[in-house]
Amino acid sequence: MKHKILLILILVSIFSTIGCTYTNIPEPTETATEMPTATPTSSPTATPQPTPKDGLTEVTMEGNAFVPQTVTVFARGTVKWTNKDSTPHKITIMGMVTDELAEGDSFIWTFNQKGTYEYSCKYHPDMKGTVIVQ
Ligand SMILES: [Cu+2]
Repeated sequence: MKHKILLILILVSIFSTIGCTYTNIPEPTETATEMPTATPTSSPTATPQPTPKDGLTEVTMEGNAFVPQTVTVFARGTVKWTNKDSTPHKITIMGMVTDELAEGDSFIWTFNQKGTYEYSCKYHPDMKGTVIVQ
């Protein structure tokens, strides 16, 4: 009878030891390979914002178009339009109309107020441009 109790005690201690051993087994750590590797996202390719310019920004009239069509300037920035076409143009902007600009002629305007200024050619209504003043 004493032997049986001793045996039970031994068995209990063995099982509890095993149990302890099991609980001591560390949890499997998440392997890095299972984690989805975040691919580095390239810098946002939103519409490139033109850098506002100080001073003089040049626009040409070429092939019955304003080049570049949109320019961005800081307040008090100046835009100079030069006609490179053999065709004359007249710029309509802010309710004004320039003199006729023959080939090689220029028109210069300084923008003091922030805003977006749409303009066009009086002779060619489809010939449009924008000045953004920041
Ligand atoms: Cu024109």
